[in-house]
Amino acid sequence: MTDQIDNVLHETRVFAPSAEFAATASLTAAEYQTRYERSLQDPDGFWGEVAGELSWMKPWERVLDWQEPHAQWFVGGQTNIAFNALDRHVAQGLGNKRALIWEGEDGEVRTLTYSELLGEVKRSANALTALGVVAGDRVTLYLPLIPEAAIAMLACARIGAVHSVVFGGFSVGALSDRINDAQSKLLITADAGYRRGQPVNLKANADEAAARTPTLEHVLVVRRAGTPVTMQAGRDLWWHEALAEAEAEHEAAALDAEHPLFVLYTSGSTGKPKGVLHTTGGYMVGTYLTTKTVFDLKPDDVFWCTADIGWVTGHSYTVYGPLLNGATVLMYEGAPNHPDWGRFWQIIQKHGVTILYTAPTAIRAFMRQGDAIPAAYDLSSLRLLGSVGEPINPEAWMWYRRAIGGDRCPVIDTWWQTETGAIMLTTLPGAHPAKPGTAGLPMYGIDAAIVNREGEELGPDEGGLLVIRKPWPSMLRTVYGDDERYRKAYWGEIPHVYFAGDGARKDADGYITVMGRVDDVLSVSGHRLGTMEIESALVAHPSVAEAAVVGKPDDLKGECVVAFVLPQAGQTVDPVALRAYVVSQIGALARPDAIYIADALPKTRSGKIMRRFLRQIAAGRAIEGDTSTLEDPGVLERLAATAGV
Ligand code: 6R9
Repeated sequence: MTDQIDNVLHETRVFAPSAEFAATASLTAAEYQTRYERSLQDPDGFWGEVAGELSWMKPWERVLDWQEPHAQWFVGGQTNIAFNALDRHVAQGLGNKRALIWEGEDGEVRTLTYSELLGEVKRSANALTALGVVAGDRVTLYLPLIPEAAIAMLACARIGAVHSVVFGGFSVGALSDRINDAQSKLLITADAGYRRGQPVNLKANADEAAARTPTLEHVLVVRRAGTPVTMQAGRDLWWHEALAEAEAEHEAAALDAEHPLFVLYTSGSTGKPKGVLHTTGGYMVGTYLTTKTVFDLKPDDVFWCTADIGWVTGHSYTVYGPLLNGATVLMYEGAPNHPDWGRFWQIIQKHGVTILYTAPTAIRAFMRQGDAIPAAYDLSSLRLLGSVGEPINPEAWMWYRRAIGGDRCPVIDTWWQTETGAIMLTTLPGAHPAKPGTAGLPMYGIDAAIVNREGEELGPDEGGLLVIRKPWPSMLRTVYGDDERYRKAYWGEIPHVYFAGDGARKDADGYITVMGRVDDVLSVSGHRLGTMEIESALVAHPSVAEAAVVGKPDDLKGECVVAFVLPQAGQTVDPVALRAYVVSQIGALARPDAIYIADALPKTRSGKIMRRFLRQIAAGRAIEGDTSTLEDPGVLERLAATAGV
């Protein structure tokens, strides 16, 4: 068997930046090219200059120390990411600028200026210190998407405590596993958070988890919902009381560039979650530079990344990246369909959001509800749209551009991972033409290539494995407590390169299209097919809102294609017509042998389709593996019933 993945989807639409956008853009394509080449040829010079735009308490001695697979960046330097995100701007006169606009699910709005946010972070840092938290200690956060989530992250960073954010929707088991793996001393939670109008009792979960996590000494509780909670004397404290007692002044700790900043758990496809470890200096430089460059940030932007802080996207582009750039961040606590599917558009209209950064899963869900909903709102403040988290199907891309962006806003498709810390592949909105479904070009310093298992580079349009051949500042440093796993999973698969686990191809313009996880590739009659292309062909049919395809063992073909499809609202799917349509779009090879109509797909809480469960259902097997990160575990039973298992 070869490692190559067949390229079956032929998408030819290209969208150049509008003259209007390009006129104010900070870079041209030629300037990008010059900078990109320099970043690879002279990484020390390049990254030294970028890092020099930020404040350091002690300058670094060496930009990079690379002992494969371990990198140290800005060696010998000392800095503080919270200082750079807050104090630096206040010192430069931005104290009265809005740092955070928060909207609760119930419509409550809170605004914090840079001075106010800094004040909160300083008090919180003192409160953590008073609880005995010192640099290097781990602190787990289990919070709704409220300002205190960002405040707590920044307070940890300010004193050098390592935060581990666990998504507020995770179960007791997922929470206690992560606390135990990180050996956290402190848990910060809330009484409850809101989801579709209902309070979700986080403190009750925290109590159960605390009973199983011997390293926890204290639980700090933010009052969000006012719901009744049981406070255990000696262990539990109210956040507002701890802050009220804390000193207002605090000096940010000078931390080594390689001081650990956070651990964030990603669900490996099997086995226990991996604690991805990021450190201070490199992550700071990477998120700072990518936010500024990729979003072509302007001083008046209102930047809305819709990701929860439980995901890396929330870490890098709700909290650190925008704040490092002195931007105004919008944060929304609740569900996109509460009270109805117009909520996002209402928020954009109300707060004058200029940049929207969201996920294909959300875009497809909005698309399913039809154009009339966004059309009822004034979205003219928007100037740029971003996508992240999964390959975006060309039809969803087109819809995003038209129905949300008014055919005016560029759309960028940014590929990156928890492990990469910051955006790796994208087009620059004012400089590069965009191609629907294709992420685009490498960011500065990113030496991306498409190779086979032996590490040999493939030619244009040949599908293979996406790898990064050089270290970059915001890369993960290790898997927390399991360096062997780090070596094996990322640097041990293909010799001397970082393997991302994704399949991709590069076109003659150097644009990279991500074709899906390599673990999900189908092998049909000797051809390897990525999931993205078949799914995109299905979604291009007017009756289909969403689709997931998997392989099912087949005596003749090795594997055959099984598709699970979600109908567009108010439409019915005709499997015969749909099958013919896929064949007409991408060829007989990709013809689905079975099409199951579904009411939902199994997804992680961050919206990624978990195809391994669909493979089990398609093969008629019992569900195996960790289902704790599924958004709605009930969906598996319903799908199994549909598929006649
Ligand atoms: C940031 C984030 C990483 C995986 C990644 C890939 C998929 C993310 C993508 C994309 C195609 C994009 N992915 N962005 N695939 N195009 N623009 O999502 O991190 O949760 O760690 O997931 O998500 O498969 O390997 P994370």
